[in-house]
Amino acid sequence: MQISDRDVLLVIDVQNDFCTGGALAVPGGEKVVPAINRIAANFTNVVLTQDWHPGDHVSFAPNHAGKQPFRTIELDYGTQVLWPSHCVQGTVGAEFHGELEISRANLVVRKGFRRGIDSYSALFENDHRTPTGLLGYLRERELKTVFVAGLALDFCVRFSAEDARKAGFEVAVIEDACRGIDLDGSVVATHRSFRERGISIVSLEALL
Ligand code: VGL
Ligand code: ZN
Repeated sequence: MQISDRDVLLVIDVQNDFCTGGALAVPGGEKVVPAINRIAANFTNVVLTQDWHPGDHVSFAPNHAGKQPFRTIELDYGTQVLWPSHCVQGTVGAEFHGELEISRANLVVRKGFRRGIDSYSALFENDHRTPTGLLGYLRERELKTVFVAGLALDFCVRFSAEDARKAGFEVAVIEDACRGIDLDGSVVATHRSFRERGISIVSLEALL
């Protein structure tokens, strides 16, 4: 597959807290790093996202008395999973994985920095209304196809891919450059959603 200057590689949340030993470790999370470094070398346009929460963030279970991680609560924008505290602004856990070649990036988008609202998607926060600014960037740069890789397949990768597709971009998720959390069937639901929305799944091999 030929990669063009109208394509962008969107690398989601490859941060220490989502890798082995991190506060919200995704199984095998760090395995995406060599894969992403290899494909990123072929792209002119590379955008990274960084989950970037204040310590008192609404998505953190310890901020809700008596609530356990991985349970849900209802907020005014809908159902919110409560996570262990993770990717706190300025901490080592919030830093990109040490072997990720971040110098390839043209743009780093931070998300989830508002105390009262989580942001899985790189384009819109979890109220599906508050923009991160990335959509404006993609449009102004006249990018057409968004290739998505990173963590976690069934949360931030999924929501980013869906929002990019809804906004009219061609979207391809690079499956072997992603890893999932898999909470209550969320990986199966992600694959179903990608099929229904016309989001393609491609292999790393196809992009090398
Ligand atoms: C993520 C849960 C909470 C992700 C971020 O990057 O998929 N998941 N914050
Ligand atoms: Zn988060």
